[in-house]
Amino acid sequence: MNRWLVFVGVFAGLILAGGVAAQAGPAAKDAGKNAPPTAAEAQKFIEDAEQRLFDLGVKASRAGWVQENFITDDTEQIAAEAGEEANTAAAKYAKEAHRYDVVALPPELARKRLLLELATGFPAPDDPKAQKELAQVLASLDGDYGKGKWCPDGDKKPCLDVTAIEKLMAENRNPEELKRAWIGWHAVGAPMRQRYARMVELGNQGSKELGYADVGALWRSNYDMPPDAFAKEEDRLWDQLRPLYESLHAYVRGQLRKKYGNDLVPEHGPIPAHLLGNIWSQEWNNVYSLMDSPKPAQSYDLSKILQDRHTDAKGMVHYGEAFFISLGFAPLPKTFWERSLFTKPADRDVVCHASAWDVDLKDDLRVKMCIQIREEDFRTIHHELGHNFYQRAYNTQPALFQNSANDGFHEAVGDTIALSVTPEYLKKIGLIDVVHPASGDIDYLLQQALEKVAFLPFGLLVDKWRWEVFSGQVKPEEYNKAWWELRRKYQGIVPPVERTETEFDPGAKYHVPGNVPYARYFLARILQYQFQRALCREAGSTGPLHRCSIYGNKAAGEKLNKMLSLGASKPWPEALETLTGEKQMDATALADYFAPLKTWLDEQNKANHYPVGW
Ligand code: X8Z
Ligand code: ZN
Repeated sequence: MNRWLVFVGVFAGLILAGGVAAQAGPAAKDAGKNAPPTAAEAQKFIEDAEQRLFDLGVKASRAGWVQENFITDDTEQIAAEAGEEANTAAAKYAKEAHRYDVVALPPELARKRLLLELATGFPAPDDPKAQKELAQVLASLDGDYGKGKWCPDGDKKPCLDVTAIEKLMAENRNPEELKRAWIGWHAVGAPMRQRYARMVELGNQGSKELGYADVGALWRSNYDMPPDAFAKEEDRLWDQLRPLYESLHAYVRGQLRKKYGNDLVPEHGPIPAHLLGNIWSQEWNNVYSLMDSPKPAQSYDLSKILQDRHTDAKGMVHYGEAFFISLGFAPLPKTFWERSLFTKPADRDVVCHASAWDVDLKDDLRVKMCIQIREEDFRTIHHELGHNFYQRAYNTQPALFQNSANDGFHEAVGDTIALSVTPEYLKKIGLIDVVHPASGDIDYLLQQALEKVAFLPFGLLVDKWRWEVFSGQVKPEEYNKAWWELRRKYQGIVPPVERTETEFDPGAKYHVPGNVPYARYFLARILQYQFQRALCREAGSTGPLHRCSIYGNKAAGEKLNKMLSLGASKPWPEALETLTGEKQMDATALADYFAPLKTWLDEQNKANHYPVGW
């Protein structure tokens, strides 16, 4: 997450890129009461708003940085106040901007007007008491997640924070211990339930005042198309990929059944959530070692290699930075190394969920991450640096354009680079000695799929749940029921024990209390393969996509930078076209990348009589 993510709840001024077409934008109440304004008035209004939101955004960003790095009652209060000021201003400008909808403006100003109308991710109602209350709720939910711990022996120490629990879920194979840890961490959500429901009420009220049906409609309006079209677009992309997911699910279920037996893992039904190596069952790479796919002799364990070489947290970040430099990007500023947080402090609570920031919207780039020396974090640091290099690439744009083309683009950049962390690349930088032959590709693709393909339905359903909650289709007394229905429907998983409405399981996933929209990650999974396909073409790669690394290729770097530096100044299809020549999000790049694996999975499922579906 980063500045624009942190403040999606409190200041989304420069955060949520994209925008609906003018005619699709709702008319806010009170808009256009007076005589039609002139173009000059519109320009002045937009420029004043832009400057004010920029100033308030930087202030809120600093407060947010301190709060997430030193969680105390006081920092929470300071962040809430700064957030309230920024969020209230953003909602006010968003509403006022509609007064200028009737004015014909040059394209750049018209785009700014659209972005201004969307410049609030979670608008407070027009009432100071409600504004204060919302800001407090938002900051306290974020803080609660950061402070969250599971104490296996009740009040007795040691207690485990989310980083320790993630490690346990990744490494432990004892189903009873996994179940305990799963239940233990999920208890973090229960105390949030009431505040979450209140937050929804306040945000919906604020959204209605801006002319949106609810917060979900506002969030879905950020993709240069009407909100309903965006929901359909996501379903279209998911339909392209569902058969691949179902094959993977069938194979993994079969393999887990072999390990854990029929009592724990059903032949036909959903997979219990605690057995997939991840506290949210969102990525399954940690159960790779349980899969009996043929492992080539040259296979390697990057976590072990990094640990054996005594790579430290900073060293991990340097690997990521070096990749970007090899593409022609300038090194990170000195302040990045001075101000970032790379390891979990022993003496205080911090929000460990990885995030990337540009605090002053110039070059005060930072990451905040509790880095562990393992492959997963090696990838995540590339992800975070993708945010930082994007932020820097658009930092000469006017403030309202200092954002990604749409939020999926922001999430996809670092992941695209991580796709180039191939065995060939690792050999080139001296981390491994030999690269597996083509016969080992299935194993490589399986490892990739356990991370990338397994994630897709989770990436989709988190916001499906929130959209249902925001629209009122799901009431507070059905929060958990609806959550688990979606988990079952899309992911084919079930909780390890029965859940009730005294729990609040969505609260155990950072982005829900952190109020960060999640559709972006679903889009990013798809976009990153599209970006990679285009970059590899640019780099002259002719082999299979999974073998391509753009490391050191300046032409590819230049092409990437061209898109990044546009920021949000153009609708996302134009930005996409700059890099790929395509104007649509397209899941075929991902499907083609994994096509050989899909064939292999289908064969395995058939040969082992693993049923598909749940
Ligand atoms: O939250 C993140 C990043 C920060 S923007 C670490 N991700 C999602 C998650 O952890 O749930 C990256 C993948 C999905
Ligand atoms: Zn991210």
